[in-house]
Parts: sequence; structure tokens; C-alpha cells
Amino acid sequence: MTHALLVIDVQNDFCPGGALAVTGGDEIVPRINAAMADFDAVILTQDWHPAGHSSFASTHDADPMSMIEMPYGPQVLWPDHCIQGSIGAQFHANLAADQADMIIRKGYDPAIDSYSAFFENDKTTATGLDGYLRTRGIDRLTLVGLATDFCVNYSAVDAAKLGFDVTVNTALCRAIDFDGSLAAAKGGMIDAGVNLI
Ligand code: VGL
Ligand code: ZN
Repeated sequence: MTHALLVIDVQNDFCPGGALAVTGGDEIVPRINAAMADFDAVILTQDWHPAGHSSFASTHDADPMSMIEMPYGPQVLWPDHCIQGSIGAQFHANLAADQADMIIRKGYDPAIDSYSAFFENDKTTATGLDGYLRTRGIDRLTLVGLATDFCVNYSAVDAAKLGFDVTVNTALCRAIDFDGSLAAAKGGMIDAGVNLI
């Protein structure tokens, strides 16, 4: 099998001091770097929103972490984060981004959020990552990064649905854990056939 490490959204805004900080988000960086050598390929994702993105609470004059109904379903409204070209959107300075074969950006459509590295939140618009992995013969994925209960979770479930052999290394992830989201994510990943280690 050809086994890739998929490193989800290890960006400044998801680390302590960032706009949507995940507790301990920076702690996992050294061990993610060390793990890279164990894989046939390393792929990074980068949350990459235009200013005024529809997933931002500020765009709707709403409170961060409130919910809105979008044409594609319910959507959490987040603080402004990972704005294209901003410091917050950059990878954590210590992440060994030079080791990546591929960087895939997501969330650039102003009207649709994209938690998953494979499909936007409408569940139909593809990012192209599936084709990239298949054309490289990659059939096995280990996911690490931020946040366990959102972008890691959605990416892992989509990867499993697409037929990849998927593992989430939870020791190398950190969660937002908002309103029971971590427990729900773990259940959903297990139901989808994702291996949690
Ligand atoms: C994420 C919320 C909004 C994530 C991205 O990387 O988990 N969460 N955008
Ligand atoms: Zn985002």
C-alpha cells in the first residue's frame, strides 16, 4: 500500500494566540514533523478564506459560534480566521512545510465553507484531492492536525467513503470540542470505518 500523511490545517489561527485557537494546537507540531519520514507522501491542507466569507459571524452581524441555515444546510458561524494571505493563515512557523509534496487549499469559495479536504460543505463540490491521491497510487491515509472534531473529522469520513484505508492519529490532533462536537465526531468517524489510534 502507498501511505500518505495528511496534515490538516496546522495554521497560526488554530494555534494559541490565533483567531480560532485550539487548546494545545501548537503542541502537536514537533511530533507531526517527526512522523513525516514514516510516510510515502506528505500532504498539507490550508484553510484559505476570502475576507467576508459566509462562514464568518461578522459577515452576518451574528455571534461567533452561533448557527445559521445555509443553502447546503446548518453552518457554525466562526470568528474571522485563515484569511487568504494573512499571518493567521500561514502554517505554524515550526511545521516542516518544506517536507510536503502537496498543499491543498480549501474554503476559498465565499459562499461555501469547506471543513473536508475532499468536499466543500455542500458535500458535492470536490477539491480535487481524491484525484491527486488516486493518480499517485495512494490508497492509505493517516490524518493528523486541527481540529479533530471539524476539519480532521470531515476529511477522515469523506476519505473513508471514497474507499481509502483511513486512520486518525488522535495523539497528533487537538479538538475545538464545542457543544459535544468531539464525542459526536468520534462516533461518526468510527461509524464510517475510520481507525482511531
Ligand atoms: C476548521 C472551523 C472553521 C478546522 C476550519 O480546521 O477544523 N474549523 N474552519
Ligand atoms: Zn475555516
